[in-house]
Amino acid sequence: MQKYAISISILFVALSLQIKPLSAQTESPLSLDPAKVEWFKEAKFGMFIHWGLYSILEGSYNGRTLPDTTLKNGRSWYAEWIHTRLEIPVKEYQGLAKKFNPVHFDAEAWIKEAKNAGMRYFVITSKHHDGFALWNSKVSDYDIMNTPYKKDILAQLVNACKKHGLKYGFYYSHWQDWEHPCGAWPVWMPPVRSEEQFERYWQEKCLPQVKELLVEFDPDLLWFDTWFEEHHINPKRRDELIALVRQNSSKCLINGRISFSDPGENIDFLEMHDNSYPKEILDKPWQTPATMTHSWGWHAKDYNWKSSSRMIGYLMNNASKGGNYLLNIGPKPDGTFPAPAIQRLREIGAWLYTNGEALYGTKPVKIDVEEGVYLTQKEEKEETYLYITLTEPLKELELKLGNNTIKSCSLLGIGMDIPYSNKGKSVIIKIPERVFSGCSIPVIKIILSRNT
Ligand code: JFZ
Repeated sequence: MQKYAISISILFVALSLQIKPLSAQTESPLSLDPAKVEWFKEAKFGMFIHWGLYSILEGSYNGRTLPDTTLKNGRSWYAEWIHTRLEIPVKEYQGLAKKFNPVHFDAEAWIKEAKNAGMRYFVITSKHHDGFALWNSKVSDYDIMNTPYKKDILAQLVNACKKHGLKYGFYYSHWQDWEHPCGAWPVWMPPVRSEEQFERYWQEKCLPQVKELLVEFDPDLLWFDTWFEEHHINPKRRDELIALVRQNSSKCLINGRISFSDPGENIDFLEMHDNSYPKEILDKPWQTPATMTHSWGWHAKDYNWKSSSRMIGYLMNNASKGGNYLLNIGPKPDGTFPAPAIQRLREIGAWLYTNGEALYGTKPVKIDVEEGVYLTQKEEKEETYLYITLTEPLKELELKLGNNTIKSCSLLGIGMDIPYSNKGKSVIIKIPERVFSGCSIPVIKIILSRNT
């Protein structure tokens, strides 16, 4: 009997030893259960918003327009940087709060526009580098309550997201803050803060505001922002911020830009550089933050609008590499989206109306193809659906499908059969010219029977 008990306890110890590494992974106070990032991986497409006091200036100030190369630091299109780039005196810039009155802002109209475009999540600048808070912040008076508008922007958007079933999150500039007397400025723009000074900002504004966002709005993600000069955001502060998020939320995802040079092991997804699109499949969840023009914030003279076809190409490139596309809008100071932005959102939404099957619920495919061809797939019972998004006109496409047999090959939505022939372990797809005259980005759907 005793022997039996001993062997049971040995078995128990062995089992607990075996289990330990797994449970240790989820029990770390800094890490989130990996299952909680599933919605993000499935979402594929999100809306980013850059909106704040800078939107009032529309990229120009005092006769100058960004980029202005006659000024030392004026070489940038980013309208949300206008305070620093066009050297606007602090008092004058902060005085813009008295002019912020977006009388046409309609949270539901924005969220409906996002939803119709096929977007599944929504991220807005709760506080950008200028330090201005778009919500009713008890931590700082530099917020929406001190404008003529006086209504909490985030609260309205969160309600609209809940109503229409979108996940939501906030961009929060935790490092740069040009309003707090101890917040960071870019290294090329003194004052440089001492460690003690920055710590004061950190304790007085950053941590309490992030906590406020978590407690008030229960976000699905937080989008932090640094770049390579992030000298105040050391691993200690990074982990302190992560711990704050974990303590106050069991679901909130954290992006890799919380620390550009050293995000550590406890972030939930990677953030690519602005407008950068990987060519390889990445295993960790990730996204590209992207603009429709050069600027993030509204810039009336930034005429560099990308076409919707180009943006659909980025969306499908990312899906084919396992990542998301977070597409930015810079709303106008009156609270409306610029017309060219709405046009593009609707064009992308229209494309997804027919071709969304090639995006949602899909995974990347490990088959090499030429540039401009994007493969995604999903498994259905005994079949695999393979989707081929073609962003460039092509006469012929060779795919190494191995031993799988093709049951059908047709044009998604339209249903027209597409001819193909077998060549060893490859299949050659012959694409009729009219496929491209009818649609600038056609998708071919192949149904394969899985040979087990
Ligand atoms: C940052 C912000 O400065 C910008 O205003 C915008 O909010 C964007 C989404 O994020 O811009 C960056 C951040 C990092 C790099 C470049 C621009 N980087 O690492 O090269």
